[in-house]
Amino acid sequence: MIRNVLFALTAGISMTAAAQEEVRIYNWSDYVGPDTISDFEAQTGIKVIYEEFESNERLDEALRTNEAWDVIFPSDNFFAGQMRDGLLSPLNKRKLPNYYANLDRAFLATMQTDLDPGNRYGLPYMWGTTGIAYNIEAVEAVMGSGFEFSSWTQLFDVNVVRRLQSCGVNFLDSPDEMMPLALLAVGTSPTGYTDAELEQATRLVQRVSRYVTFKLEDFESDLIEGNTCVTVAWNGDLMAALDEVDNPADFNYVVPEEGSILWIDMVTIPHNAKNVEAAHTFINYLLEGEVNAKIVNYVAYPSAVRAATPYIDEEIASNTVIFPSSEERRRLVIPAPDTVEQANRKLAAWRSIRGADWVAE
Ligand code: N2P
Repeated sequence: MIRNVLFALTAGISMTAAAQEEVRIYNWSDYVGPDTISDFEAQTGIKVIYEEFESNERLDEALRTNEAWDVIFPSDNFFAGQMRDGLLSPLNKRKLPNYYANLDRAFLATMQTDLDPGNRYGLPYMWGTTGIAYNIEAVEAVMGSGFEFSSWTQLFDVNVVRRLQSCGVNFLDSPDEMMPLALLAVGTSPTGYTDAELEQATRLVQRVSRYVTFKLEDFESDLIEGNTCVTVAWNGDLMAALDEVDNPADFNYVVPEEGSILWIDMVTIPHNAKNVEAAHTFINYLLEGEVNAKIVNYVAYPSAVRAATPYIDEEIASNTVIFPSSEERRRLVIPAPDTVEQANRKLAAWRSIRGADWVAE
């Protein structure tokens, strides 16, 4: 009898505790493996509330309007602004044993110089590039055989885009994604541009805007399914989608000759996180070699977790779109974070192109 009462009491207590323990994760869409979240829940008993966003602007707005998340994944430049504005919590490294054991020191060193000395506020999650993806045959059918995309200026050329409108051209619907590319097309750098150069870049996007769609979600499936023939793309999302089709060689992904952005998506804890303990447990879990490799193999982006290397599939590890060659790496820049004024100007530029009521996905 006593035993039964005790059992009921303990069961009651642990059930209450289990019901309370949850962690709220806000991540880019399609950015974990199929079992990443369920495996974490099974291992830890922590319930995951998992939601997805499509752009840095959306995540930034969530943070600034005080939505409560425990773990978020801003790109390096937005991360820097959020850190500057006191919107992030410092990491407790004692709760992240895998930080010391499993991360790639060389990768961290690059970031420490530029971004977050000592990785106090965030860790790199995955990194990638932004390029032009297109259906070779569909584009040649319009532009003539032998036509190739090799420059951002082609993608912002009215004469090219107006013609390709017949098979569909898509731009990513985010100033953070598109304005650096337009800055490259006007011959300047996405880092250290002048106001006049930003205006020039804005006019470039403006002129072609009526011939293109602006979508972040499904840009890769739209291309594969033939809804578009050209799209601005992130390398990994495209490669993951091409892995599912019979005809991957029909498509091309280029980092144009002017170069492009190397972005690093960080993992970090917001200042208003409710479950900081579970946030650390989750981040530490992402840094496990095998857990991380399963994500890399599925999302087709490189991470900074060295311990994942032995478990990366050969076809991912040898893919030079996913792991750019050193020649291509030299053409990639990690833009310095915008000042508050620059970020506001970029947003205003985007609203002048997309309409005053534009909202981030
Ligand atoms: C996730 C892609 C995130 C890349 N599917 C943008 N930084």
